[in-house]
Amino acid sequence: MYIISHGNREDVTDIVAETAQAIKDMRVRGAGRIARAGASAMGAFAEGYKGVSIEQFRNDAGAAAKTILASRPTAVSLRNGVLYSVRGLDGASTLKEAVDSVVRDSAEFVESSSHAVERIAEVGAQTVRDGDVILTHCNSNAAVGVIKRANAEKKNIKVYATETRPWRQGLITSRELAEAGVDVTLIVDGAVRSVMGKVDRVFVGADTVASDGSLYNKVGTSQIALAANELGKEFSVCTETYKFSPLTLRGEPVIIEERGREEVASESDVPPSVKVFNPVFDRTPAKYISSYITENGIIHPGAVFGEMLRLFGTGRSKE
Ligand code: RUB
Repeated sequence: MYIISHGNREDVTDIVAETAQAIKDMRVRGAGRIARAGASAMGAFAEGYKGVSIEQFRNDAGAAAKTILASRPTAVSLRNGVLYSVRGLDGASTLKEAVDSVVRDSAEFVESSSHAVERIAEVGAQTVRDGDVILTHCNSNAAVGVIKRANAEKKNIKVYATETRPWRQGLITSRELAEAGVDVTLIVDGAVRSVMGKVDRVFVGADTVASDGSLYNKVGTSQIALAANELGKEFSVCTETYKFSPLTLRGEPVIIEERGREEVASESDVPPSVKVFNPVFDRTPAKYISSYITENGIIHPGAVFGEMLRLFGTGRSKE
């Protein structure tokens, strides 16, 4: 479930705080899902709003958006989903208009985002050849969608799913694929290069795509891209275009989240003198990426910049 159930909550700030906490704790995870959860929390916030002035609503909605955006820093989808939800605030002239715009735009984002994932499955599955052996990393709704669709189209595929330490999202992926009847083999992350010779192509998801065509995704993705590149295997990224970052058009860096040491090793595993570095995502340069599979079609990494200009303008204007 990516939408937190808000029930009949009276206090709209609790809805926002609960969603932010669920994203932080990774009870809701994956770039698309957290974007939909963030947008949906903004909609619920507006729907339950009890204030009486538009100015106050603008301030409170801004604070709510900030709380949600502070939950996880890397996936620009969260920012794009939340900003899409509040995009009508400036143009509204009454409180009702402002509230209605947030309710409408958050629902629109959730719907179009889910639709994009379905479209990516269709587009991506068309590129899969009969008998392909596919490797995937972590748990990407978009990448899993492509694989499931190709399997449903009787492409006779086999899949290697990486375990993905430390959260082991690969267990979710292998369960989801097995339930869909896909022939799936779970491997530890260190086995990627050992199996790459048998793999035809790699499908991964995206947290953020930068204007230089590089990819930010689950840590380990860049090593997989290197191993694929070494053997000339196709490396494709399944991504909705709301994971394209307008911030990178104006040169802002993508922040790579670092999480706590306890996710990697407990106190009984190692003494406190052992330092632990736990980056959650990494950057794969454009030169290792064969294609971006999006809801708008297949884009070469070199064409990402142009596509971003088309979607966002120069990125300098007020969003
Ligand atoms: C998840 C991850 C996924 C992308 C894309 O990381 O890196 O590959 O978010 O997923 P985490 P999707 O588990 O830390 O959130 O295609 O579902 O948006």
